[in-house]
Amino acid sequence: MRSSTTSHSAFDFKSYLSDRRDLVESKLDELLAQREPAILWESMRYSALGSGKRIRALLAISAYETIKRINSDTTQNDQQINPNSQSDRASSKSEIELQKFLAPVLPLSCAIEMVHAMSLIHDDLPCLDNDDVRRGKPTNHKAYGEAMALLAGDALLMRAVEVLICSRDIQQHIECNSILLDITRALATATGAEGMVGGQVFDLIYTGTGSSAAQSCASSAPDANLQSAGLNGSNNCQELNDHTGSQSHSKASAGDTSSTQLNESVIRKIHAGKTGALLRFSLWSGARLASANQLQLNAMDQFGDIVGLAFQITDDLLDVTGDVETLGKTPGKDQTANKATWVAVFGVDGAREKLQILEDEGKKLLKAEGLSNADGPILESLLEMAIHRHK
Ligand code: GRG
Repeated sequence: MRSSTTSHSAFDFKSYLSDRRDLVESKLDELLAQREPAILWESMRYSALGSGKRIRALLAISAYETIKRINSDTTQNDQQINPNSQSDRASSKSEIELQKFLAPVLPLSCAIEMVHAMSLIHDDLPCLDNDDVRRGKPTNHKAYGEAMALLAGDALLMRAVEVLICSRDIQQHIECNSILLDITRALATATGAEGMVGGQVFDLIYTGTGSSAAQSCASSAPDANLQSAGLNGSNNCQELNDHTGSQSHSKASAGDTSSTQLNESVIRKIHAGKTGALLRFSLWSGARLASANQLQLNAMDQFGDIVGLAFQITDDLLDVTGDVETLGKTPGKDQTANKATWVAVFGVDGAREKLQILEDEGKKLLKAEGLSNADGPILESLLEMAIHRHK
């Protein structure tokens, strides 16, 4: 695959990432401080803290910074430091300034990472993917038992909502409560039946998996199940959207469900919900928190679509080409479980070709929509990271 890594000599993406990852890690540690019942919080901390790539948190932060930078070009008063400058790291004073600048988006980023950690815990359970290794260590249910893993996931999900609606850093920053309401509603949509959960269900329906419960779901008249479960292409949030005027953040329910044959539209539907919805939400919510206008939000959403698909195709490829030490999870599981992946439909070369197309499309879009920053191409670099990662 042709590598088209962005080269902007003045921009130190490594420092950019590590500065922000450190902030996310310490905020997560604070928001998930150990309390009672001790075993529950320990189990939550076990899965939420540590070695994740934090790509969702970084997407929210970079979308927030991008919109702040663009808006500060016209309003001048918000941005005392250039958040994209590599001089962020130069002194402890600038680190404090960076922390201050990012204070509103850190709780949002942590809430997203909590939802993500919850999804990994539940995904690894014996009734779903039945995995033993995650982020290079035993999965939550291997360490704490199935009951505690289930409950730790539940608690992380609700802690995410609590963090979002109770954060003083967010409340002090936003001009009106509708921003927070929009973000909370969109998180629910991205996580629920029209997003991640719906995508997971499509995955069960279209795919054989390791677990007997999931297999019985896959083999039991999927189209009839889809109809009765209301997942037959209708938009369950439409009624709500009609009242709020806000937009849905998942495409899991879009498209034709009349065939269980593996094809591009099936793969896209599974991916858009299971993986894409939370990645799209990360970018969109960071921008919304920074008071992006509707055009900027639409562009960020389009970019989120590209990042989401690219991220998942890379994941599919890594499952074929990666090893357990680097990945921190068991490779080869997609093939064993006969999963619906991009590689299964288009092969390794087809997947690589598609990634190249998505990378070019994403960068073109950022330029065309004015979301690109020549001095600090953070969104371009995150797209590259999603595609060229090794784990
Ligand atoms: C109960 C609300 C609720 C949801 C559960 C289990 C489930 C529904 C959904 C599964 C979602 C899932 C785990 C999708 C896979 C997405 C994916 C590729 C995860 C790996 O993400 P990385 O590579 O992981 O960012 P790190 O470890 O780096 O954070």
